[in-house]
Amino acid sequence: MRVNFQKKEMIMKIVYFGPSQGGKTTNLQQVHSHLSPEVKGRFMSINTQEDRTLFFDFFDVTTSAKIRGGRIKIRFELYTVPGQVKYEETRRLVMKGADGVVFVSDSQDDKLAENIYSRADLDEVLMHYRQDPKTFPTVIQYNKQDLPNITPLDKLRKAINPRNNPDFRSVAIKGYNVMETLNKLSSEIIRVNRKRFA
Ligand SMILES: Nc1nc2c(ncn2[C@@H]2O[C@H](COP(=O)(O)OP(=O)(O)O)[C@@H](O)[C@H]2O)c(=O)[nH]1
Ligand SMILES: [Mg+2]
Repeated sequence: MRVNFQKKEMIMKIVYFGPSQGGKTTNLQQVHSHLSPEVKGRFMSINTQEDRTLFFDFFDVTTSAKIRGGRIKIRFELYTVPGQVKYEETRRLVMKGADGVVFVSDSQDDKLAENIYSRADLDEVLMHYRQDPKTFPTVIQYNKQDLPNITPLDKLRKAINPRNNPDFRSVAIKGYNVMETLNKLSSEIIRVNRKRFA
């Protein structure tokens, strides 16, 4: 979290991470459409023609909050990483300076291995930036819960949430648990950074 006390501004960078086609972009689009025009910036996407995220999606949200009796501006920066294995470089770049991660998994049973791979990749990227994966603010989403062929929840949990991070079952295309996930992550980020405002 970047804090500028002169400008009374706090910037939180949030990254949606997870396997390709799991629903990261959909999450971001849902959040964007949920917010009122005066707080949100333009939704930006750089996609390939085959409709997969090549680089990243991004938009920002500006709000304000009362802290220590004064009003402070809070800017959220929301990003997605490209999920495909080969875009490791881009994933690292997007993750630079991240304050928290939403890990969007794909609950379909044939996607279990991809989820596990991506979850391990997340730990690697965090360690690359000298962040401790054990304490780094992370919220897990088990997305596509509307589909018939999904892995049972306990099995998914065991596979990709070994540290008991806060987690949600979601249906990103319907917006189900999308804002709840983001709100939970913001409070995790504030909790972890609380000592900076004491
Ligand atoms: N059935 C279903 N489809 C979803 C859900 N979330 C996303 N999708 C679809 O899955 C595909 C990939 O989603 P996208 O957000 O582009 O995934 P990304 O690669 O992680 O950014 C798109 O066709 C979405 O419409 C969901 O909860 N349920
Ligand atoms: Mg995408």
